[in-house]
Amino acid sequence: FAMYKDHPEPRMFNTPDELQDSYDVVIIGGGGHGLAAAYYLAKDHGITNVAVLEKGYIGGGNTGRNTTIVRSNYLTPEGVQFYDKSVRLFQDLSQDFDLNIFYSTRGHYTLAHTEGSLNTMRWRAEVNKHFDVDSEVVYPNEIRRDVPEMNLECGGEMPVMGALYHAPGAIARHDAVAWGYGKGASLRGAEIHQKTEVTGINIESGRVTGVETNRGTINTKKVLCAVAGFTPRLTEMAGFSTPIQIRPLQAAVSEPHKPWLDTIIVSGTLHTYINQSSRGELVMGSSLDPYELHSTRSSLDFTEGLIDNALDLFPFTSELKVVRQWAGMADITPDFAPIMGKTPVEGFYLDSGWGTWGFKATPVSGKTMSELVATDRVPELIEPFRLSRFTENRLMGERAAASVGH
Ligand code: FAD
Ligand code: PYC
Repeated sequence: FAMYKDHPEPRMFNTPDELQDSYDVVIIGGGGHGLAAAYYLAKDHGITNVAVLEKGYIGGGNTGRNTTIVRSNYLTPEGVQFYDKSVRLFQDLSQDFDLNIFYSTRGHYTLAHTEGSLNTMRWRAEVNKHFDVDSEVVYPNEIRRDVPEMNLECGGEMPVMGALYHAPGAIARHDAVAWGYGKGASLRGAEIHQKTEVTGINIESGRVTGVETNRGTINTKKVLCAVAGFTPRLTEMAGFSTPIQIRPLQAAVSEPHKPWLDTIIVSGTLHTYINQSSRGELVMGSSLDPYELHSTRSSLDFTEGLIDNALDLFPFTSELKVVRQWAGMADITPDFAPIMGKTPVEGFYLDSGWGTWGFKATPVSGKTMSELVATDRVPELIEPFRLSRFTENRLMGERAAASVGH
């Protein structure tokens, strides 16, 4: 890091006061994905004349609002291979960043309460094993042994019949992931500009030439758009559309409790999932709100429904208080898989469609999108996630592995 030779290393990252007139690459969105792309552009491809433009503060979007579950127990071969690569990258991140992201491998249970969902778990287990991903179907005796605190009768109405157990399932500190990528990108020369909103995309003869911001015009031939719940606004500025719908996804945490829940528990049927953070809070979520809404408001209705179902699984937590709840704007695709790659505008690359599942993809998205931006060639791993799949009738069909109910 020669540029810092004569300066003390910044605690996290430096931001120059002024924007330059032009950059080799402009990244819109300072969430995990945008920052990871900036990091790997510098680290893997030596491209450092890069500006990350973030309208709020880094990690303040869905990256800082998610429930931090990392796993690769997907349903499609393309999904399994893609997320498996991300899990492997996650495992080395603390060392890469020299910053503890509190990556904690916990084991992940997706509960089945019906014969139908048990069949889907069997299917997922077989696809996973084919790609050397550690997943297996387990039955109530094994679950009881591993998670004795859980009431498998679930209040009597929907008893647990089995589960997909995925040993590598993990959690991590989401803000540390954003800050680690930001710090690493900045140390290598990328600029991170917060409170800098992109308000227009400049295009000439079908090619991107720059962006308009609340701080003036920036010229560039390459733009990476990584704005999750704001994708429709940006694609409208660029003059094309995607089938993405924005739906709120809410979550909540309890007051801290002594450590008792080692594993991650997900029940699509009960619209509930729970893990215990390194701080002892129960981190809990539910299914998507059932309507399109571009807002991060959270509702009492959500907390009531969530806690009602969570208590079916863990009745002894009834005295625990919920201390915070919030929502993120999830960018949902029709097939519950991301949209990554080139767009109808030359030089304008899209990283989106991360819905309720994109935190775990942060490292692999950064790796592959930075390769695309640097070389203009689509890496094989993300080719199936191209935008044009929706007009080619090549949908991915990842809904059954999307974890939360939809
Ligand atoms: P974001 O973090 O949203 O970053 C996009 C950024 O773009 C924002 O900071 C925004 O301010 C900025 N921006 C927008 N418009 C502009 C503009 N015009 N100019 C400049 N900047 C702009 N995924 C999992 O894998 N596991 C989970 O357990 C999980 N749980 C979730 C729970 C909840 C409640 C939610 C809401 C999501 C969850 N997700 C989960 C999904 C995951 O959070 C997201 O898919 C992921 O964080 C997306 O990251 P990102 O960097 O693409 O987007
Ligand atoms: O993708 O594993 C996931 C997840 C869990 C809760 C929200 N998303």
